Amino acid sequence: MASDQSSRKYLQQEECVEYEIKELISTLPRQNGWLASSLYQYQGFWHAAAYLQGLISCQNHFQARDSDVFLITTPKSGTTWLKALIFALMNRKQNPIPSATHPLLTHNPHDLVPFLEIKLYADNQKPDIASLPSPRLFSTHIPYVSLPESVKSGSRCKLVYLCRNPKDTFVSLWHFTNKLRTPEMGANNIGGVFDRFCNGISLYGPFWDHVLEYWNLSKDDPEGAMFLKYEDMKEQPGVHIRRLAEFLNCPFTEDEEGLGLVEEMLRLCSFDHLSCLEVNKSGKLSSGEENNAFFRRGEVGDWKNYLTPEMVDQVDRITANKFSGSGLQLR
Ligand code: PAP
Repeated sequence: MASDQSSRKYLQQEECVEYEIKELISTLPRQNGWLASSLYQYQGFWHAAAYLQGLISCQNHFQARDSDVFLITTPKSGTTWLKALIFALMNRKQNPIPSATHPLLTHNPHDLVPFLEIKLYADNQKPDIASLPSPRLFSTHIPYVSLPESVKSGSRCKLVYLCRNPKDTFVSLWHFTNKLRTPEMGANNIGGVFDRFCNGISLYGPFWDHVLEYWNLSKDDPEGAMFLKYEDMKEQPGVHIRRLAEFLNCPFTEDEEGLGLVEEMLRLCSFDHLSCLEVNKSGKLSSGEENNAFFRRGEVGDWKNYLTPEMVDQVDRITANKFSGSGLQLR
């Protein structure tokens, strides 16, 4: 069951927003959310009220630096994993691996790499992030169209986008939102939320448009945006963490390779390791959510256990149609 604090944030989003946002959302297209709160369509994507407030504050106030790194996903695409990997990678001088005091052993990755619109700009409309040392590492689910201008064109910051196949993403989102619903609300019927997902009505949806925007960006600007796939990372994590290190201008040295650092880092951030840590079994995020909600199975193809052949056919047709001509294929 969701804690008081997290249920307020997840379930009663409208109560958490300022007057101007209430005014704004009263003018936006509205649909029922997967939790109790509604979703509002802003710049073509669906948002919960409190996160939309965070997004707009971020658009108004965030100033990017050339050295900033943004980790971007649509929900349930492997955000927690990528946060752990990039944190471990970028901080390996201050936090050597292996070490009995590594921050990932005692902190959930979400507390080490904060979300812009869900955490920093949701808690405070003008968080003090200018004083953070460079390189700053942030994460977000914000669609490309809605990113702050200074991220899109005013700086040479780096964007790392991780996507996952829509069937596993949907199943993961269905489980996650059910976990946050109260016992009185009960679980969402899978068929009902599946139809909404297919119609683009999910947190930060349409899923396909979110992915495609960043795919196109990575083609147009390969030095500024890197596109990763969850399934590829599961299959060949060593290949992709080395690519990531190159992209972030912190490649592994020969000495590090010789010491087996890549393998150690992958082990530290693996599902099996992180999900068994006490902090992730029984801890909570500073925002109140239970850490174990972010670890379920961590596998590719779990959708086979939940989707009917008709559902599979429907998603595959939408995917083929939406990605047609883009060169993007998801397994
Ligand atoms: P978020 O977008 O809300 O932050 P996110 O981390 O993307 O959530 O989603 C959690 C998914 O990543 C879960 O997938 P599942 O429901 O299919 O199991 C979770 O199990 C998986 N996950 C979490 N940590 C890891 C990891 N270290 N390696 C691989 N998968 C992981």
